[in-house]
Amino acid sequence: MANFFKNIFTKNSKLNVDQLIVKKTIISFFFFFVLMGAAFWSWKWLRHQRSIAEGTRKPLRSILNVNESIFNGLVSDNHLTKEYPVSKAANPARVNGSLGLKTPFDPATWQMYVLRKNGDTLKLKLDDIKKLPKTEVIFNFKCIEGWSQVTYWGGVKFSDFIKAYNLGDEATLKYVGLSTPDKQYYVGIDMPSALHPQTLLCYELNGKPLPMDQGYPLRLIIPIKYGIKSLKRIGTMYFADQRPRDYWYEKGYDYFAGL
Ligand SMILES: Nc1nc2c(c(=O)[nH]1)N[C@H]1C(S)=C(S)[C@@H](COP(=O)(O)O)O[C@H]1N2
Ligand SMILES: [Mo]
Repeated sequence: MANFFKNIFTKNSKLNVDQLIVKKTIISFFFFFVLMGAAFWSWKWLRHQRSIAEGTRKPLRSILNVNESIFNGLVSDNHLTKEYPVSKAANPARVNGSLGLKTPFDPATWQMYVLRKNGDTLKLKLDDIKKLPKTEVIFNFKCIEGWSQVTYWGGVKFSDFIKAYNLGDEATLKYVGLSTPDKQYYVGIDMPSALHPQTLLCYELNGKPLPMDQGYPLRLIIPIKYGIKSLKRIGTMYFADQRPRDYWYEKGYDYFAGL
């Protein structure tokens, strides 16, 4: 027996088919166990990385950061998302996510607080938004959970809103931060994406006022990003050069969530 093994692992020895099969099997198992061991060890190592960076273990966040820099270069903020005819739009549209919508809310007293660079706060009512030119967008809304559907929205282009309320100074900063009135849900959007021509401060769905669970009275619709960024029920808007807090980023997702 010992001789048999010695023989099949001796260089240049002539092997018959059976011996060859045994040899290859032994080699395969050897590598199988070595790689299994390596995978297990890496997993143990990762689990012991106690340091958390923005919602996930540090080594994973470093990988995500590399991915992010690659995709940021690849995915341009200037491309237009494909639009569809109204007949293709889902009605009713699916409701997904209710973070920040569960706190008792009085539509009569709602205002959007816009924090200006100079420290002032603009307080806007829905009519202040509605009197600006209206834009509609019908696009395939995509959620990171894996579903998508064509939906039909109406509102004011974010860029029109910036012009109308003289927020040009604010728009020179790198990010916009939005949060619900109760601050339970919040997102950060890079300025080029916010100013994209299909990004809306949206008050209509399928030609009617937004339903309560879809962000009444005003939400963001940003077709060039995954659904997580389309915050429902805006309470506060602010501008910054540092990344605003972002709910799903803090849970370990990609900050830009671009499409
Ligand atoms: N306030 C708030 N906005 C939110 C969410 C949420 O939980 N709370 N979920 C987001 C996610 S993950 C998606 S996919 C869309 C869903 O929008 P819809 O309910 O109109 O389909 O809203 C986004 N905006
Ligand atoms: Mo989503």
